Amino acid sequence: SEIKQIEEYTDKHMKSDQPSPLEGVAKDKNIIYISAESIQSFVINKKINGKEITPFLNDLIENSYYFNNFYHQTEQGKTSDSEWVVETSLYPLSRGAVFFTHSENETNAVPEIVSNHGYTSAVFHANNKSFWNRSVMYDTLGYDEFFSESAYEVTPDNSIGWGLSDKDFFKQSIKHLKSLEEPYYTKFITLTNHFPFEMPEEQQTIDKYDSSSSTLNNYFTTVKYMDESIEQFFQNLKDAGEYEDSIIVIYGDHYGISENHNKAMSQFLGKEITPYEHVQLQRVPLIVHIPGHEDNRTISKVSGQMDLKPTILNMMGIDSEQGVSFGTDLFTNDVDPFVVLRDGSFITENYLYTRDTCYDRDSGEEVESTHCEPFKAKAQTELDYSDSVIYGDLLRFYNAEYKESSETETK
Ligand code: GP9
Ligand code: MN
Repeated sequence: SEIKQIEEYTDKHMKSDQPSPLEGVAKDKNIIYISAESIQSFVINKKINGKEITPFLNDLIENSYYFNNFYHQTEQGKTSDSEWVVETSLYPLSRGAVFFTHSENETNAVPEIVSNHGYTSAVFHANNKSFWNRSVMYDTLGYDEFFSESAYEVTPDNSIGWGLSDKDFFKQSIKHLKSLEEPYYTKFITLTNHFPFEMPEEQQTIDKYDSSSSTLNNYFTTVKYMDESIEQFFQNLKDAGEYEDSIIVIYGDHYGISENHNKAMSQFLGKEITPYEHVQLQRVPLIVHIPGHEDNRTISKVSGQMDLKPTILNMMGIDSEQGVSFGTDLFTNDVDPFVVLRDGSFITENYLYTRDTCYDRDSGEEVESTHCEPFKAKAQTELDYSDSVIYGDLLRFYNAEYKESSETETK
């Protein structure tokens, strides 16, 4: 059947045959994901008028695994696409948001998988529960709890921009977090660093940038605020006794600064934003923080949001082999790095392809298209296979068969 063929393909091309050195490191530990709104990697270790934009994250990176070539893989579904990719290891769609168009699909998502291993799963996000159709989709993905806007006290005083400020959001989340039976698998979705990046002057702790784009100028003030709010959250977790037994994974959901601001971006970065640079700007931070862990480092391999599902499941000591996954465990090295973006651009170890042009990944120089040619078909195959799974709701066959065979096994 088609789903078997797709699974064979992803097993052959994406699945690592090595054990991850971090296999089981998160066994029975709590997992805390922070989906960091609109943060892009270019702000890391950068300054505005001599002041670090992300001082807390810059320090955290030194005590964590940091992936500095990690790409978001979202499309029109923005935050919801990132959630889809991270929880399912499938691509988003090229148009629309899976969260709206396929919310009744059978999935094989992480929340459901970990529930079968004794975990309680929950999402924390202080926005209306129907936004992005989350209340429906979270059931589909197998989440046990969703703490949405109604679980929080939201007032004009504690709101910034889109709603409850991140600092208040994290602070108020702790009591809900403590109410969960351990171990838990959770995701905190921040909101303050959202376009148009409004920050009340009295809460601004870094200068605005000075360029022709007020969007980019403001951006740094809300990124700085998010950095502070994550720092405060770490303290909240420590104070509540929730830190030690948890593994904290922070990732950027998608870009914050669109190509409409290329002129200002080019001023900030001191270089022209070529199509190559545009793709490089789709990198978002990924930080895996394991309290008390020693062997931390920056990992520069090419990676994407798709890789989180197998990575986290292996860390949890849960067999991630069952099912279709377009990602690879980030801590293994036997599969050639290959990240496909939804628009068909792709990044390999040596090359970056976008808009019909092949670039050297290191230098950004244009190279002979023959270098990228072998990967073009592969990228298209992946996108097509993923689309087939979604449009055909193919996991319903897979899951039915899997359930049947695991029932036979237990008999
Ligand atoms: C809304 C938040 C932001 O709940 O997730 O959505 P976005 O516009 O980034 O997709
Ligand atoms: Mn978002």
